[in-house]
Amino acid sequence: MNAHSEQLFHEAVEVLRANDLGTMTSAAPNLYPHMWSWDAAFVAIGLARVNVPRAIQELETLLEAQWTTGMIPHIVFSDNDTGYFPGYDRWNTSGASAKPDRVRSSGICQPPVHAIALRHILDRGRENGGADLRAAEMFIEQTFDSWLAWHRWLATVRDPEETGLIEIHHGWESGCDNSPRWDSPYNRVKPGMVPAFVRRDTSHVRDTSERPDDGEYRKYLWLVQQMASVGYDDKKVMQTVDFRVRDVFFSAILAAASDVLADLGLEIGRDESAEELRKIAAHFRSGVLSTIDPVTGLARDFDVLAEEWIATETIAAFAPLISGGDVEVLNRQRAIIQGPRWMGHPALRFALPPSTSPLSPEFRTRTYWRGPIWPFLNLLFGWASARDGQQELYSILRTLSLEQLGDLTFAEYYEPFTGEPLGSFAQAWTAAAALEWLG
Ligand code: 9YW
Repeated sequence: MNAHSEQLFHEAVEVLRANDLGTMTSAAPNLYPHMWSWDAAFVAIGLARVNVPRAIQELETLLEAQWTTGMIPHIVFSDNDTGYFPGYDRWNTSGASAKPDRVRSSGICQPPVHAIALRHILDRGRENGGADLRAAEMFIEQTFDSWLAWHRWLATVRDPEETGLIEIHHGWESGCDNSPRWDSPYNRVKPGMVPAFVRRDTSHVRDTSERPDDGEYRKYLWLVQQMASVGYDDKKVMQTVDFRVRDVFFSAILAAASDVLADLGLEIGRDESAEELRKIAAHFRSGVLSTIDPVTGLARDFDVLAEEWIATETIAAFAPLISGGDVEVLNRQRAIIQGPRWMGHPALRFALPPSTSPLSPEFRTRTYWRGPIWPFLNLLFGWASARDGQQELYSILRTLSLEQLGDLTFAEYYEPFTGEPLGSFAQAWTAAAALEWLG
């Protein structure tokens, strides 16, 4: 490691240490003082580079919050109730029969990247040997059924018509909150009475236009209220909620992670479950491919209530690169993502994929999921590239990510043209991405 890399390594470790609340890592020190589900998986990947038992603990904490249905909730609340809105109380999950009593969580989920983190933990355990290896193996054996239940719940409850696509009920479930992907479904949400609220996120960023506006937040809260009104019962939520969308990127992650979990299952002698997971992977992989617009080559989401495709030029359009499969489709997608509408756009400070194409009319340079570059996503695309033997794309993503992260702010997202760090600094999954890229 050269001096720059060493400094990046030490500062990234320090960010994770400073965000460590004991048995969970806060997603960010001020803006997000709780545990987020998919953040926790990336954090575990980073932690596994420096402390395998602590990485295991992160996922253990998340699993303790798993609902009896199998759902893993998107936020596990720490004791710091004042730091974030909407806090635990606003979710009203205490009446949800599937939520274990002692758990303080939200009532929705996020993309299932966790099995990928498990794989990393086992690989690091194998590299280190000794106690780390034993702990990693034991953890996988002890928790395999819980992860399986999570994948099963998604594959069945969230895809009742067996489309090979996962239905989400809130933009927050996608993890890409205000992405242009959700503009048309949100346009049709007409919020009823929503009790007054005071947001916290806007006081943690320098420029409030980077964040969703209050009108958007009213809709976000309305959907939460709708789900709470039926006690977060899976069937009733589907009949009640005003936002029902098949999320192609979420589905791609389920496909990829199910293959990884199947591999882990085989390694611990769970052949039957592995076969079940392979089927889930194959089903959702073909679901993702079925969304591709033949003209643009981009994957699309589907609005269930409006019965229409949602075609936007966002990073989710490259879902097939995550789920893998069809060589021709993937080659075309790789050409597009490296072309002038994406990584090849001449004005980019770092030639990394922005969350929305700079040439899309919806593109905003500084606004959250509408343009900025999110470092954890580049790690996910890098992982998928390595899996598919795409060393060149992997190296490009790694080299440029390390350059971007060399500013040592560990920002939540970056302005694509200037490289300015935006959102929260010292964001846990950004630090974790740095550690994993460093290797
Ligand atoms: C919010 C924690 C979370 C991520 C999401 C991201 C943002 C939280 O932060 O959502 O309050 O809007 O969109 O993907 O998990 O980092």
